[in-house]
Amino acid sequence: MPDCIFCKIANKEMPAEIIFEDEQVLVFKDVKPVAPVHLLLIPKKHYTSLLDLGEADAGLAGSLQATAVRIARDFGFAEQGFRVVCNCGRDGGQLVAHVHYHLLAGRALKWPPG
Ligand code: DGP
Repeated sequence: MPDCIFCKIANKEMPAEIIFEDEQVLVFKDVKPVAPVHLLLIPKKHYTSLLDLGEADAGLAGSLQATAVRIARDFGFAEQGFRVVCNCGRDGGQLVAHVHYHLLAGRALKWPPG
């Protein structure tokens, strides 16, 4: 999508601190971190929100989740715990219209969210 900032990051047209990438998935640091570790996991292909990830995309959704777990292990915070969040739509607090998972760690996270 031409005006999508996460597509631009995925296409390397905009800078980001990239942590990991494979054919389908890109992981980079959130520009406004709310925890000591705050990463964003995105599919390189544009999907506006979680509503657009259907049955046919189950493999991609699984890859995103498996990538979060792999990074938690590789970065050494798997045992202390972490949170994976996908904000969807207005009430979900989604600001960027390219589906993304927040991976948060490094402090005790509160529940419920605000
Ligand atoms: P959400 O509210 O779930 O749509 O979160 C969007 C997140 O994206 C927010 O935590 C800030 C982050 N973000 C927005 N623009 C950029 C950017 O240009 N670069 C990076 N690295 N992160 C961004």
